[in-house]
Amino acid sequence: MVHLTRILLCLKEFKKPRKYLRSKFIDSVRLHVKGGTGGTGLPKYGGLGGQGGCVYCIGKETTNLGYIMGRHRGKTLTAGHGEDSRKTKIVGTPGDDIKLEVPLGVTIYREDGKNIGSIDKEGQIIIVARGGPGGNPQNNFLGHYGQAHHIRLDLKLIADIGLVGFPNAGKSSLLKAISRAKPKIASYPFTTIKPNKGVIHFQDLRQISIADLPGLIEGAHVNVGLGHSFLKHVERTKILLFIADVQGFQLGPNYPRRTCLETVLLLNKELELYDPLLLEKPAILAINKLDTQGASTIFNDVVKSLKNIHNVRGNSSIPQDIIPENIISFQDVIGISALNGDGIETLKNLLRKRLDDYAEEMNPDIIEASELFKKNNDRIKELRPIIT
Ligand SMILES: Nc1nc2c(ncn2[C@@H]2O[C@H](COP(=O)(O)OP(=O)(O)OP(=O)(O)O)[C@@H](O)[C@H]2O)c(=O)[nH]1
Ligand SMILES: [Mg+2]
Repeated sequence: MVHLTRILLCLKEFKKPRKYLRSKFIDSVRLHVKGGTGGTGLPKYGGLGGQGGCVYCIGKETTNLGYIMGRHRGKTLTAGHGEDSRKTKIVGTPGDDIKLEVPLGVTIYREDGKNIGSIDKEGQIIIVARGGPGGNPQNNFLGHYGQAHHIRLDLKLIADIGLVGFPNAGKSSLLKAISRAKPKIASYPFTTIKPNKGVIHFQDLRQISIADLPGLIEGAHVNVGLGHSFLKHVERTKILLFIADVQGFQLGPNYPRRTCLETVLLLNKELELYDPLLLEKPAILAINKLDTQGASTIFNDVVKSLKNIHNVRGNSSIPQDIIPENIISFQDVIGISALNGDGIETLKNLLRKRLDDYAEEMNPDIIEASELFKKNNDRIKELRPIIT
């Protein structure tokens, strides 16, 4: 009986935290890292101490910062020390390195804010703390301490497409309709509280990743709603996909009702306040819930207004304080219904096309076929044997 009570008490102690606490999305972790100390040399025989081990970060797709935090929080990651030189082993063995697996999209900063580097690819490796040199004639055979400092791992999701929209606009519904992801969907604002990533699969096996973020609302820059904290995750996306509810949005009875066009302008403004460079990314606007009543009339009006968007300045029906300084010109405006699937296939193909255009624009190696032909001809002329 005593044993049973003890076991029950132990179980109570190790009770897992509540689910909503467990599911917290972690996108920043601070760690203490320390390179190994170099081994001492042996001056009498010219013996060299082993070099201290280094701490590295290495990219791994399947890991996450939550796991790293759980394992290493409050501890120092210390690489192995170099072996001292001794009579029977003149050259000491170097200390063991530590390779910390980090998710892709992590940028590593030093305590003073200096950027050490970013990890974007599987297997990419960055040194975060160097081991101390072993004892040798230059340092009077005294091994040195390795580097020791705090580093911050800052995760920014890497996705091809980033979804931005007000709460309830249907971002998660779209993610569900377009990919195999299963995000939580509900009719109340802020259903999504952490970023989700999904993958759009095409028949020819092409894959495009898409990130669903928590909803943004006006005043996010002063930390209203979930604030700007998640916007950093769109920094690394190639294309922004704005989602707007055709019926507009109202956070509550005490807040003003915003029309579809106003929500688009407000999103534009919040992005601008967060980082004006975000507005330089290619952007597509998807107006959602076209299955609802009167939606097509509103949709046509919004498309018309967006064509002459600069007329919004001075338009008395739109509050002037919501108009951003630089208004985004959307590459495409498309009407969809995430609920019944209308326009989803068109959107899918459009995203693919725009991504291809983007890749072409960004890749300096892609040159016109005629130019390549001319270049090769010139080269052949240069190299061919000369008849004398
Ligand atoms: N009628 C209609 N309802 C939709 C459509 N798309 C989404 N909804 C509904 O809109 C509500 C909000 O959808 P979500 O996908 O959770 O919206 P969200 O933008 O992810 O919202 P947050 O996560 O709170 O920012 C849900 O009740 C959906 O069923 C649509 O095309 N038509
Ligand atoms: Mg959502």
